[in-house]
Amino acid sequence: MTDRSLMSSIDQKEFIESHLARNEPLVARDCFPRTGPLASPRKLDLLAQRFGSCRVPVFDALFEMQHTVGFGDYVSMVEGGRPCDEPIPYVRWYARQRHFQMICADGAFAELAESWAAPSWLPSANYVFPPIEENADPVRDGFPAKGIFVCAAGGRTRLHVDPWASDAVLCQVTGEKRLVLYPPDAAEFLSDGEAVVDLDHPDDVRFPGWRAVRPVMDVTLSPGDAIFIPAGWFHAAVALTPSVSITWNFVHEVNADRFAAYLESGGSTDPTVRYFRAT
Ligand SMILES: O=C(O)CCC(=O)C(=O)O
Ligand SMILES: [Fe+2]
Repeated sequence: MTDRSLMSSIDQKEFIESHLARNEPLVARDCFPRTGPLASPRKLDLLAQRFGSCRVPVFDALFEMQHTVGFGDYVSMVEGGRPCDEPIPYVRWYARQRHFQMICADGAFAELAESWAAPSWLPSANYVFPPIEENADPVRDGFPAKGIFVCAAGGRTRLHVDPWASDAVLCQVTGEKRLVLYPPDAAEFLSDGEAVVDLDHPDDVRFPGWRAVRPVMDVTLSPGDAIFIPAGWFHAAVALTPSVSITWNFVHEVNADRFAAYLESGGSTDPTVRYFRAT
């Protein structure tokens, strides 16, 4: 890991030049404030007190929604340490992403608006997806894949690349989460074009070269830390304790060409792309 990819103070200009424009990851320690229901670094009880009666979607270890649960029931399971099915059910409570979406976290995000702030190194202007020219604020504005992610220790997101040729930020609110990142040029070993190797149950016949590549970053986030995951980077996550993260995706103007190429190659019909470009 280079020094440039692990720092606690960086401004917007340096972030844009050294990370966004160069497609370089960043881990920033202790870089965003949390208060109110997000103030608890180890437990989920404050969030459950506030949102216990909400129904939230539960996912598998990738992006398949399985069913919904009451958030309070889910937190009781997580904090009770009860054994649960594999893969460990994972709450991805997304803000509105498309015109037809049964459950969304917009009400929760509105209630939490005074309880956190995004890292100050994030650009506050010139986004192309979603199209926001100035005063951009992930706390209040809609962003693709913006969500509150909650899981028990052991909850996983399998290795994948994010959609929309977009960059992502993940802010760790509660508990510890390990993230492993591989660069885009590892694609020929990690993916066969249809699927990506599952690092926990690897298929060595289908992905014969995957053991030859090493992650460029293998990092544990603690409460207050954030990670920037550039477009095209493969990443996997596992919660080491009960965990709450807030995350969202975006494309900034410095990467407008990359996004235009994605739109031209079919991306313009994606429902999330349509939703954000129409609003
Ligand atoms: O925090 C996680 O489990 C993974 C987040 C992520 O990579 C995603 O949602 O695309
Ligand atoms: Fe991701």
